[in-house]
Amino acid sequence: MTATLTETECLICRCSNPDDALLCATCLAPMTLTQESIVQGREPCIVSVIGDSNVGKTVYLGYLLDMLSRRAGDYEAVPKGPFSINLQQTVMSHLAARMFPAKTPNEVDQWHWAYSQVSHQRNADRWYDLVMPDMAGEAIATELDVPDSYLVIRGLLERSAGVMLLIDAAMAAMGNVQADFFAFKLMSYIDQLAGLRIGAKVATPIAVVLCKSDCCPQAFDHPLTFVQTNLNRLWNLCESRFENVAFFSASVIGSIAYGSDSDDNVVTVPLHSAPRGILEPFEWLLTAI
Ligand SMILES: Nc1nc2c(ncn2[C@@H]2O[C@H](COP(=O)(O)OP(=O)(O)O)[C@@H](O)[C@H]2O)c(=O)[nH]1
Ligand SMILES: [Mg+2]
Ligand SMILES: [Zn+2]
Repeated sequence: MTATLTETECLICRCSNPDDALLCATCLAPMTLTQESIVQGREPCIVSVIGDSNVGKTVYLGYLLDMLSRRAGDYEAVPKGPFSINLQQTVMSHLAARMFPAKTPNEVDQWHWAYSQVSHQRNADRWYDLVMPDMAGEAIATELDVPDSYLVIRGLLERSAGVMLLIDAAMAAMGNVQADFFAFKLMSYIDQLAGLRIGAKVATPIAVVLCKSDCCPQAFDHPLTFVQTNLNRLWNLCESRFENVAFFSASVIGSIAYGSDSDDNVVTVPLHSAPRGILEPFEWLLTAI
């Protein structure tokens, strides 16, 4: 428990706020984080989900939260506040209607902060406090290019006990270098935040999740080989600067069709959901933290 944290101090950026504030005035993180931390008497165990725009963060996160709240893998999840349920509800109701949810807005105050306390049957007394803001990829990209444009991202990564880095495997498999460069930049940002001397490696566990792996079976078969081949810059940085990185493949969708909307734009239609590899990165992070 952080000795100095008071009820009006934001857990993410440590700025002071009025007594009745719901969101931090500086970084817009929910003040429930602070209140819960004080009530539970311990530092929350923050897991953040980051990745470029359109890699599948919202869909993955919504599905993971839903699985946890249905006690998949013998986990128990207690959502903190209705906002934590909104994200999972949006994703599940869209997929049931064969649609993908709309894009996450760039404005920080419109992000869904999912906050659940999770424990496992094996050790029912140990609770993990999982804080997962569903960030817009553009905001992360802006912060990487111009540090401190989004204070909340820096604060969050500094306080994260574990990080899930989501990558669009379908894009990487097609030889698009954007996927590799974004992940490369992000890992280098995390490395810089850690501020370690050369030779020391970053200890924070990082689960690299290859999303949309339904589009490229080779990612499912050998995630590590896939990363070494298609995301080579990322792989080299992980090897030289990070102590604790693991690679996973995930997919939410069984099969996809293409249709058009009323304006004749092509839209992807998720025909049915067939989750694969959703829980595994999360389970690994909890054991690695
Ligand atoms: N094939 C496939 N496409 C997906 C999957 N998850 C998401 N997508 C596609 O990726 C798009 C962006 O997903 P979203 O979760 O909104 O990405 P975000 O911007 O990172 O939050 C969706 O509109 C889908 O077209 C998946 O598991 N498989
Ligand atoms: Mg999103
Ligand atoms: Zn704040």
